[in-house]
Amino acid sequence: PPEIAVISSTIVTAPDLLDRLKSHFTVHLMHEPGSYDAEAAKRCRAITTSGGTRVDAGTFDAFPEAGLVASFGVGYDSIDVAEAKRRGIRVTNTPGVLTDEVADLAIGLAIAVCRDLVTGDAYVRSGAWERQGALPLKRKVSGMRAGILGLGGIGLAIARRAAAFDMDLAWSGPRPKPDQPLPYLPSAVELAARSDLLFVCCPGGAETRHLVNAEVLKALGPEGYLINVARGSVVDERALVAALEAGSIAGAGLDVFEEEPKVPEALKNSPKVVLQPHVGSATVATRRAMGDLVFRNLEAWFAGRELVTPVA
Ligand code: 8YV
Repeated sequence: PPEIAVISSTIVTAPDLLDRLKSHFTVHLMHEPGSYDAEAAKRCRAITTSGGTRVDAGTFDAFPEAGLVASFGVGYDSIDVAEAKRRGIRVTNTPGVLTDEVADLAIGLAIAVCRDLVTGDAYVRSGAWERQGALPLKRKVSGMRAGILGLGGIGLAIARRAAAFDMDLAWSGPRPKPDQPLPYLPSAVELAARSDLLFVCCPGGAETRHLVNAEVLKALGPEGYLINVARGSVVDERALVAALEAGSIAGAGLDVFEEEPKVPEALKNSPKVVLQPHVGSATVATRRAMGDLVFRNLEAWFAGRELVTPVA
């Protein structure tokens, strides 16, 4: 069987994927630190990876026979797609199948942070409720003004959910979409200025790096909440910490961070944030569907068929 490599640990979270891969390929597991095998790498004809694992010229040099990079995830900002293209290496991702899941988490984070669910849970568990009575009042979510930064599949799914909460919606992105009826604002600052909730759901990478900066956070304002389910790189984390500490925004719900799995102590210690360990797609059903797409792309590529979900 053809030899392939697994170079990212998230892949092994996909139910059944590894077994399926092993029944069709000779699989080299190189996702653990120190497990890279230079000799085996030279024979691998495909690489499976996922967000957060850098795949660039160095990787392609180390895997000279690899003609396909099958990524487990929709975001491919960690892959140098231009370099892959230059070398004739194909890249696939897993769009669509995780859209609802990530949008659900975005809404969940919005409710969790505005209603302070994490504090409430600890309050009941610790017995504080019995001793101290009611908690301070929280912020109403339904009817909020919501800004969607990045109106791709996930942004649209968040918008649909937000509409069911009677939210007043607008969006921003690099260019308006003629057939999109939602109000468009040309900049993140303008979007933040008219939002109580700013949902970050655009792609990561150089073009969106620190798109949410100190100025955007200032525009979001002391009553505004930031929700990030995209990439940590989109938000200037230092500026976010400063804004939270100064009270220039009200709070944040974060699934992604600049240097995962490292999270600044200031965020860990802040009562104004709800934090998740990058779990937007992390359910059994969705990880299974993502794994299935990875498998189908590999299968198609080795059979010389059209790729199912090519990136480039
Ligand atoms: C994955 C993601 O968990 O799809 C994406 O872009 O960020 C997640 O679904 C990630 O690729 C795994 O590290």
